[in-house]
Amino acid sequence: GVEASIPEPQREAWLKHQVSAFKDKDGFESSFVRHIETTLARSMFNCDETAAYAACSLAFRDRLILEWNRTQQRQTFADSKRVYYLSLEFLMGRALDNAMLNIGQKELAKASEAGLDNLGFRIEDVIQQEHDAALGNGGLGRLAACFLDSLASLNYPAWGYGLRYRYGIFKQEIIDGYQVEVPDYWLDFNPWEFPRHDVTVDIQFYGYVHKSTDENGKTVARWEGGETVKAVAYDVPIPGYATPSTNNLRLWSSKAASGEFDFQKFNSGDYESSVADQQRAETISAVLYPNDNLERGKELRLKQQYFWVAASLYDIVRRFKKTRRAWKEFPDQVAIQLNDTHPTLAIVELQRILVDLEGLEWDEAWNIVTNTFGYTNHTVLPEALEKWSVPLIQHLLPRHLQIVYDINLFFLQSVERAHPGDRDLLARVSIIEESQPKMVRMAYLAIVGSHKVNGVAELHSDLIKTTIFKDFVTIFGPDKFTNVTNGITPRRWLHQANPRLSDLIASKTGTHDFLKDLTLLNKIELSVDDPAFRKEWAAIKLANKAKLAEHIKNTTDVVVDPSALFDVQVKRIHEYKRQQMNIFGVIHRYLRIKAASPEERKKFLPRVSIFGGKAAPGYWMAKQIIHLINAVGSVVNNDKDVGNLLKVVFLEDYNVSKAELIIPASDISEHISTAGTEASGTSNMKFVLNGGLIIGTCDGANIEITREIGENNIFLFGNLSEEVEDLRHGHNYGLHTLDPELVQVFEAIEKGTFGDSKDFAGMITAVRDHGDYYLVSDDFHSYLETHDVIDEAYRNQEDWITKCITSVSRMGFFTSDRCINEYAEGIWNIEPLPVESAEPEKIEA
Ligand code: T68
Repeated sequence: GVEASIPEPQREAWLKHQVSAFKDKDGFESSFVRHIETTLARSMFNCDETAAYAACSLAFRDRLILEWNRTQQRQTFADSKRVYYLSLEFLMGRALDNAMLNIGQKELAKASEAGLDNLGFRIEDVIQQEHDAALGNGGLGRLAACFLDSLASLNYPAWGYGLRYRYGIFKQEIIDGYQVEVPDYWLDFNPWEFPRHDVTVDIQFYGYVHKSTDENGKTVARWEGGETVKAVAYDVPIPGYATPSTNNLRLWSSKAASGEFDFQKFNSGDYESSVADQQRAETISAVLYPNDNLERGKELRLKQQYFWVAASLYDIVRRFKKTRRAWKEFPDQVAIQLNDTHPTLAIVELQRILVDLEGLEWDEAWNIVTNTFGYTNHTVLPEALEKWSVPLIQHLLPRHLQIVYDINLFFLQSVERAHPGDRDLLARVSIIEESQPKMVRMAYLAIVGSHKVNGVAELHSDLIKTTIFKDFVTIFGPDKFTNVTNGITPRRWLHQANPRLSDLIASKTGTHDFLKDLTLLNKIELSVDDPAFRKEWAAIKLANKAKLAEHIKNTTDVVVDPSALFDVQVKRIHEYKRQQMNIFGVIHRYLRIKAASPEERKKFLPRVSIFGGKAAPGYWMAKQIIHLINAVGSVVNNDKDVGNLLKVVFLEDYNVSKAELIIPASDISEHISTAGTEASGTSNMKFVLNGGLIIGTCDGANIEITREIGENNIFLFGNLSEEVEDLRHGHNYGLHTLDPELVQVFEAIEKGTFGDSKDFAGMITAVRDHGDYYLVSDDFHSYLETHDVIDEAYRNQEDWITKCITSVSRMGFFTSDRCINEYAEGIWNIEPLPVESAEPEKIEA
């Protein structure tokens, strides 16, 4: 082993100076001051909150790094199978609070008269200084972050691989009711990443394929020429909860390959163009594409994908080769999970490495490849399924295109053998779409190159088997397709976001063990009638709402009453998620209030409608929806007839840290996608776990949430996914009569009630004239009725609280720990690495 090779005297010197982490409040203070004075070169006289955040992070980081190093050593020594999670997005949010809680040492920093308090800072304010790491769009990226938390917490030997974007998802500002995008430069000061300038990979693009014959008469292909870009590793420690295990997230950053300058150009006086070359290289990892559930086929995006996949595979293969095992053992040592089709080129790249560089036979290599990969699908929306044009791949990755064609040839030959003469089937399942230009269907490539394909909720996994991937079920059999219902980490989404609720639950269950085994939540159902418990429960919700009300006041100037019903829809803005239906419903409520007499108005239940979410910058309709919400807000919030009965707010720049504020403050949240369109949804789980109820369609994970918590505890409405196709068909044949209540809403908009109606014409024509693809009109009546049911339910606060407590107690299933265990057992075939069994000290020599 590594340690055995170090001579005894040196080993002694190292061991004598073994670094240890702070152990008590005094130790924390001392570490904090040392970082202020040395690392940051400041003093008590110029230590502001930003510096306090930096020093506090560095103190905790020291602790984290020690465990991180030990975990990596332990995994190297154990040499067991690892899982690699390839995701173009990791939506991590803030790290400091999470690190303090997972390490279990937040108490040391926050005790009164000690820690930060003693040094003159409030821990809440210090935590707020941190900039979110927002390297993702929405659910897919946040899922990856929850998975990393669970993998570390459950002691799985696991790595995440992603891109180190210089700019994450844009910052959203709302100016005059419109979304404006501002770049998110987040790397100014980031203590949570470690540049590994010694871990680099050269990545090739363009060029040509040279074929030759070797001494045995075998044809060998070599990819030559083109240009090279350097990938530099940046490592981020991922602490597990209540375990020393600290895993690694490796993010790649692009740099020009030939050092600082292209010296040839430099010497020949072409300084400008050598700088331009450098900038071109750095462009690859410069920016996260801000589209969710939409593919746009941009060359730079394909370059990002290959750059990241090639660097990651090189790293994984390099680690495997160090063990000197035979290639056929690769799938026993390595599992690679593809988070959507974005990393599908990894399949082609591994086949290229094995065949072109390592000289394996095609079939042997392909067997290794397919046993290594698993593919997770996150959508059935046709506009979101990735396709890359053949000419583009030919240009950028000429050898990969040949390999894709060979994969397709051998696949289609096997289909032809099993289903002779079925030409239509061959055309339907071909990885190459015979369009103009030809396109590579990445999902098909991912299916053919993986041993398991999973959806992310039961309905979604059924839908992919019966619709978009139907033919592949016929070809590969049903066992290749499976379901792993999504989950969320209760550490961030309960303990960190809602510490008072977490502590109240612990007071009833005896410990915080439910954070490790979420099914233990069921113990609180025994306390559902305990008056003191119920009272504290309600007080916590009210305090969370007051905190959000304060934020609303500070950011929008709108004053809301914390005792009103808070109705929340926060998620990416998308027609299929139907924020437009929500705002139409709000308008309908406004019209009802306006039409009521002063006496009748007293019967309305005060409500606050809260929206948040980003629109993709080029998604015109989504931007129009944001504008209408803001326009309705400015009318409704200033209408004396309405007063506190209705307030409408749009919270700008929804992100992970805002979610931690908003979710615990919700009474009812909206998960109202057209049935069959939302693969799972994960915020639905977060809201219920925080004692909020939900209104939702029979879609995604809403269905399983209903099964777990009981249908009395959820407000379901609307058409079912089986009905969607027929309804759409009907619309196209002119059988579309608009819901009369929706007609009233459209009339109000068109009268100019919310400003120039032309600004909102697109939203109206989509429903009225263009087939109402998302069935807003079909579901509108049932949506309004259900909101009336919600008003009545909320009036009965005792029953409402019973519903909330009961729901929380039954949410155990939706932890990402359960989810990760299902992947580990059903797809990756890996086991946790026991923490005690292999302490590095005991492994010596
Ligand atoms: C989401 N997908 C699903 N995609 O919409 C959601 N897409 O139902 C599900 O709960 C979640 O994944 C986790 O499984 C996304 O968030 C994207 O963000 C995305 C990004 C780039 C390209 C395509």
